[in-house]
Order: sequence, then C-alpha cells, then structure tokens
Amino acid sequence: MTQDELKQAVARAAIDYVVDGAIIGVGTGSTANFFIDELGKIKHRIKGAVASSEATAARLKSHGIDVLELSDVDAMPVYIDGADEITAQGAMIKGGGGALTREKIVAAAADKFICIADGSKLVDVMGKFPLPVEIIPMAQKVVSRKLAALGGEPRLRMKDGKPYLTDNGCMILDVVGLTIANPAELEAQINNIVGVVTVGLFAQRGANVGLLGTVDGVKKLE
Ligand code: ABF
Repeated sequence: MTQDELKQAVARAAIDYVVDGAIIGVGTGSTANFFIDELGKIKHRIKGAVASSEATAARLKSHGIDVLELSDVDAMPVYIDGADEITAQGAMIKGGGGALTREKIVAAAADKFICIADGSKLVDVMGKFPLPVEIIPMAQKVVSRKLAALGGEPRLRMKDGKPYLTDNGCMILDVVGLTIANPAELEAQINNIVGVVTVGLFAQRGANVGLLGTVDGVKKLE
C-alpha cells in the first residue's frame, strides 16, 4: 500500500469517532485532508466543524460543511488531526504543516483527540522530525539562543526565499538535533521561553486515541 492509501485508511477509520449532531474539530495536513474528504460524505450527520487552519477551512467549505468559529462553540466531542511523530503514549510532534497554534487551541477545546497517521509516524523517542516552534518575529534571535541552550539547532522556516509566516502572522523555528526523552518537560520548558507562541510538542495533552495505517490494517493506540 502507498503512504497515501495508508493515510486514507486511517481517515476512513476516524469516521467511527464522529459524534452524530456534533461539531467536529478538524486538523491540518494531508492525512487530515483525507479525513475531510471522508467527512464530506457524511456531512448530513454533523452540525459543522471548527478548522485548525485557513487551508482546512477552505477544504471543509468545498465539501459544503459549515465552518464555525471556535468562539461560537460550547462543546466539541472530538478533534481529529495528523501528526509528524507520535509515541505509543500519544505524545506528538506537530506543526510540520505550520498550523500548530490553531491545532493546539482547537485540540484543547475538544473532549478527545483522535490522531490519524500512517505507521511511519510512530517512534520510540521523538526528535528526528525537527520540532516546530512558533514565535513572535521580533523574538527570533532571543528564542533561537534559548533553544540552542536546550541542545537543539533552530532553523528559521523559509518559503519562497522569505521567512514562512503562519496564519497568525508569526514565524516558525524548526529545531533539529533534539532527542526528546521527556516530551512534557521539554514542552513546559519551551512554553516558558519569552517570545514563544506555541511549541509543536503535544505531550501535556496528547492524543487520546492514535489510529495508525499499516500494511496489516489500522492499528489503534490508546
Ligand atoms: C498536522 O498534520 C500537522 O501538525 C502535522 O505537521 C501534519 C502532518 O502532516 P501529514 O498528515 O501530511 O503527514 O496536524
């Protein structure tokens, strides 16, 4: 099976976690896109969705799914999203797609986080994937120094020869060379660096359920 077929399989499996009549939190990335396409087939069963990025909002709307503002939503049973790395305990590195801040906000508002990923995302120890850290642009140098002091090499994410800017108008430092033995501790440390908006470690609040696409079928972490 191709990686896309594995992503499609977990996207289909995630439909089982959709609560009828509810508002669904929806993530960002290629796996989340497959989920949105599946959600479009059963849009009559849901009240609407909260998007974690402008790209996800656009894709939801293209399927005729009502996109609601998080500030207009009281309850959200599930948030469904991908990850760049995930451990057996449900801790994740997210943000490869640049949407980590809104993903973390929408995930925090949901009762359950269902992570959908192809099996290659499962790791024993996170850090091989560069850790995204969203920052206030003026803080680039001061935050970079603090991240280097934590043992990583921060690299400013670029796009078309200019600093990449998130939906929030912020920059991203991708930190390479980390071996993240204690994800929750590192998440707290980086959260405390002045100028950091969001760190792409989802460990203090990780996934409640992980659905992993493998050649042997969809495996469930929980
Ligand atoms: C998103 O899913 C991001 O946080 C993460 O980078 C991305 C993974 O992308 P893909 O599903 O395309 O592998 O939630």
